[in-house]
Amino acid sequence: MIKKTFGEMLTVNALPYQFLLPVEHTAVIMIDMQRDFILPGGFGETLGNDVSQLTSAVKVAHSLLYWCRRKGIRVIHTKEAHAPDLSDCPPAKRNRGKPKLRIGDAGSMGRILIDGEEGSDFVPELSPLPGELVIVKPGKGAFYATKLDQFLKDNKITHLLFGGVTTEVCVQTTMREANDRGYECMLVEDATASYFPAFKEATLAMIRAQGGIVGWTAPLALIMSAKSLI
Ligand code: C5J
Repeated sequence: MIKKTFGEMLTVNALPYQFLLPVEHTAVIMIDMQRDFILPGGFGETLGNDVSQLTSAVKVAHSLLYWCRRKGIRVIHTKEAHAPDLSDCPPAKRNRGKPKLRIGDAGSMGRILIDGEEGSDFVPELSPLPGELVIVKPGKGAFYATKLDQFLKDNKITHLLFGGVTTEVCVQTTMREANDRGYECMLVEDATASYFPAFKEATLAMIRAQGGIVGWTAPLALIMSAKSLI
């Protein structure tokens, strides 16, 4: 006998139109909420960015994770970090531009963007809880050179919520990778941030243009107040 299980389905008043969120088959992917991007002295600042642009998203991302955990939505964290010997860091990535410090150099929070160093760790407010998956990724996209896709398939995840930094780099890249793999994706607007507010706004517009060519967007308040169909 085939046993059918119907879980809770939420309807979110997202853009460009309503997003149906099957709670049992949804995961939230929190992208790169690391000290190296968010705090002074890390990778983001060495590239010349104003890291204070990212702080408002931390609080909302915390509320998003709290809501997801209470709902039973699986939480996944990613971090952009490299092996200490830099074997997974292409020279093109390390040598690009004229940063004050390059990936692997010693900074005030340890070696820049190296897994296991203080800077590569998550900001304390967004530390993973025991049992939550942490994907360490060498690229901007979380599907590249990781087991993320297999994990999602193994756990019957079809829908993804996204938060994290930075909107137009790792968040957008991962969301596009997910979209190409057939996942239904929604970016939580106020749980993501960019060093360049105009880039964030442009990314939100690109995602939901053309009937949601990459996916949906909605602020956290609309997700938390979503009505249940079942
Ligand atoms: C960047 C990221 N901006 N996590 N990484 O280099 O978006």
